[in-house]
Amino acid sequence: MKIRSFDTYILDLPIIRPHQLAMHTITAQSVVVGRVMDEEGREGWSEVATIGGASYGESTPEAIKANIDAYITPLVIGRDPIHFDKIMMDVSKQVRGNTFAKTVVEAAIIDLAARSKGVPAFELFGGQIHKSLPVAWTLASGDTAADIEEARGMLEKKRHNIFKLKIGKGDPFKNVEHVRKIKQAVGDEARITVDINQAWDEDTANYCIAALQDAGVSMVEQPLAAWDFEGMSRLTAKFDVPVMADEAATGIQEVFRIAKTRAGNSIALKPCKHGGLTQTKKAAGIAEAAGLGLYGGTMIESSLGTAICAQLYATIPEMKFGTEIFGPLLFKDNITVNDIEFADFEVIIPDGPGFGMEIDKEKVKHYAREFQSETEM
Ligand code: MUC
Ligand code: MG
Repeated sequence: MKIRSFDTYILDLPIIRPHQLAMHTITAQSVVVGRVMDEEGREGWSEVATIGGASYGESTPEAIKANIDAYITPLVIGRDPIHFDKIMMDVSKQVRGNTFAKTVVEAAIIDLAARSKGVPAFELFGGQIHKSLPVAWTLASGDTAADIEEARGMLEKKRHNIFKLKIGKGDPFKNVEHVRKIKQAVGDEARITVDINQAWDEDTANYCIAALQDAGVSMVEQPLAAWDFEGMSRLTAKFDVPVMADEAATGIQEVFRIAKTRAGNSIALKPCKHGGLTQTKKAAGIAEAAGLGLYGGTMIESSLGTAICAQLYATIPEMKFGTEIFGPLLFKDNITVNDIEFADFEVIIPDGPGFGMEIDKEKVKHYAREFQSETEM
């Protein structure tokens, strides 16, 4: 069984409300979908997302697609999907960086390999430890009263009781006030975390984290620039509230550096940052050995990309901070026939063959930015 083709599509998917982060407000989410096909016509599908073009990182949807098509696809044609780790090792010898692109490719190949064996993908990663995992919701409407109303609705529906607040845009003191009001409104019913997405300098962080800690916030994510490992170490040592590295925790070498220098005492895992699922398991192993708390991160993938994260996170022994793989709930539409299920404040891990999702090809065609009509779907 050999890989015959690999296709990539950029999809622009509508979301239910604007999603405001420090560096960008998302009004539609662009994802990259990969399709691998073997010589017998069997298919594997995958998805990664990024946020706000180039505002989160250099892997824009356009760069992901261009680099896969030009540099990675030729390296995977003719290979046996079950050897996904060896395939990606060989890819990495010739393609530097490009962790998002590598994730699209590896995940599609894993989906195909698992489907060919008739098993869920998590069986290829040691098997399922968690049937479901806690899942946070991000309050990011940009309006305090709307966020409070949204949080109350989520608590009532038993959908989420962990809320991550996206701050870092505008006046830091107003950011703190916004958080304080939301924490007061939800009280002990919910845990509140914040994500600054690199927006503060160290002086601002010192002042604001003290106030956030006081307000009852239970985790502070990436307050400083991704390159500022030393600043993150100082903040981690200074405050009791856990400091999480997200944008700084990329490859396994950076995760090791964070562990060694305590530039954060927890990390957000995301396959697209680490360069794929195999690399994410290694990152989780380094963190586990160093006693760093783990969080199942998202880049706001739709159902397919969320299933990929969910299945992998389900194989990691302890997810101390739970997950934030709420992506499908923010989209207006779905590119899979089946949905990811959420119940009792948790995400249910899909357990069908591959990543457990059945692609809706008509939807892929509908949302694809430019559909290659010569590629039969
Ligand atoms: C990030 O930086 O963590 C995760 C949730 C969300 O709203 O944005 C993302 C990215
Ligand atoms: Mg983050």
